[in-house]
Amino acid sequence: PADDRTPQRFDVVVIGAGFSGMYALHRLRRQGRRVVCLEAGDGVGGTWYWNRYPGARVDIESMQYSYSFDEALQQEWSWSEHFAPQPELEAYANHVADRFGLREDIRFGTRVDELTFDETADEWRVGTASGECFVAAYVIAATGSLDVSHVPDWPGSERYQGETYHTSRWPKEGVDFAGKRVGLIGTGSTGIQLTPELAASAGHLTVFQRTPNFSLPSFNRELDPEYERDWKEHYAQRRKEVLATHGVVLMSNASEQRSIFDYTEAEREGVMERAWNARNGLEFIRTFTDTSSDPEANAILAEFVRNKIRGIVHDPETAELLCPKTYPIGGKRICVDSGYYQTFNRDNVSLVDVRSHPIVEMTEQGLRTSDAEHELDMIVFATGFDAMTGSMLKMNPTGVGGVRLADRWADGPRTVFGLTTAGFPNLFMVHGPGSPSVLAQMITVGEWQVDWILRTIDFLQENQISRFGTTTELEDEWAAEVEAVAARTMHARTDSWYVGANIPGKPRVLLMYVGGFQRYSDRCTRAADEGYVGYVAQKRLTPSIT
Ligand code: NA7
Repeated sequence: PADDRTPQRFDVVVIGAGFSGMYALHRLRRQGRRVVCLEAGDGVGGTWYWNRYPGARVDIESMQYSYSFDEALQQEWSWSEHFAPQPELEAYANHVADRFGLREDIRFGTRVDELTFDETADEWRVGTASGECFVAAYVIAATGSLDVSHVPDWPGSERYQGETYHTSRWPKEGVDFAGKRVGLIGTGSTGIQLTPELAASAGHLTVFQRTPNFSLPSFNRELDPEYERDWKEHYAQRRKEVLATHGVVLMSNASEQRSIFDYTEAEREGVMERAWNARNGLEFIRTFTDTSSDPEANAILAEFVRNKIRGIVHDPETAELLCPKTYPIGGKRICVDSGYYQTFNRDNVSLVDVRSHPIVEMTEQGLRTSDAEHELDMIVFATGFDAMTGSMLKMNPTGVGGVRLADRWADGPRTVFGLTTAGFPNLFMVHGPGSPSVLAQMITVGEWQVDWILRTIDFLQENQISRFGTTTELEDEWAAEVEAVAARTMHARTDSWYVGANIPGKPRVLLMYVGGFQRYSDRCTRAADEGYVGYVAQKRLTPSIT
């Protein structure tokens, strides 16, 4: 247990050296706080450190998907492509770590597996898998929304003789698919990005699909220098404007202006065609005011995309299988791709429907579905994550009264703003469940949440509050708000990781706030402006940090 080790003392422990964790570390260092950042991986970048499978790429344009906190940084960094690929995002994270000297305060290869609140001292004991113990008044868990990978628990996995990989734990040295019979399981954003890359060199690629996804062409391209110049010239102003948008992304066209029924059928086709070519999945889904809320409007947009798929994929049976029909478009995050549907026109690619014939076991040679044997030299799992709650629960947090977070969240996570949870004082989450992060541009939301957290810590210090946290009453209020805004959207009605439906046994709860960033940030700011009314705020005689 952590208690047997000599603790290393800090004011703040930041967990995770992804984009939010690095920003938190940077700001805390600037403030002169004693801070350490614990990172499980051997490098910075978080999501962009782990997900190094071929084709991994951000689906928000890179001029926006980047740090805003430092004008010189955003002026000097140059992206090569409109949507940056993983190696460039990782290089950017490394550049930031070097530029701001962050590495000296990051402990790499350090996985937190114990988080215990010490009620006698109002501080956290943070234990690591490597046997270290850290003590701090505050913990900032910047542990990511999609960190704990999910691999289905099929019988026979130990028998399989071939290679296996999960996309989020991809080997640094890369993987050779050349000439091999490769099986890819999963057709979410990850599987859709990886498919064309695998097909290009595999002997044969078999894609095992349970649920088809809506995907749009990314039209990724080299970054236009003129576009870059224009962004850099207006960065300061645009970074402000973006905070007033729903998803913390500035759109290029005038989306969300009118109902789909305001147009004649012919006009509507034209509008959708232009939106399809708008080079942004987020924009496509916001072309009309009502497709996210009115099922009839949604069906028209969905059929447009299905017809696109039918137009691209030559074999009609494969095309039909690739057409999503069981959920509304936008109910899950829309995918963007570089030639996904076209890949199914290749001779060395086949699609297997594991909805009608599920995978039942792994064998020595490959996989068995309920109707066939599939011999494979390699199986790639693009089977997603125990999203939003997995990374927090994996650290085994124990709060006031010895209550375990796993028990408190047994029926679904409870938070206020996705930033704090009752009974776990002085513990702050970035992109926690109940926040809008995964529906928005996460680097900027991460900066914003870290700013809120550090403002709160300043407040606690000024007021000598040693124990600060939320209450179940505030959680109920936030849960009611999360539910109220969700009722108007398609998300709650669609099976996906948004509602925990991808993990067997996980309670079905909408895990994010869909009311938009502006409404979200207004509420968080008001709570701070009003002095955290309703929060637990207890004073001790000696402040715990100086
Ligand atoms: P996702 O979106 O959760 O996709 C996982 C995929 O794996 C999805 O197609 C699943 O099918 C499939 N899956 C999971 N379990 C099984 C089993 N048991 N059998 C067959 N197929 C299975 O994860 P991604 O990594 O693609 O994307 C995550 C996010 O990263 C994405 O939303 C972006 O925000 C970035 P299902 O749909 O559950 O039928």
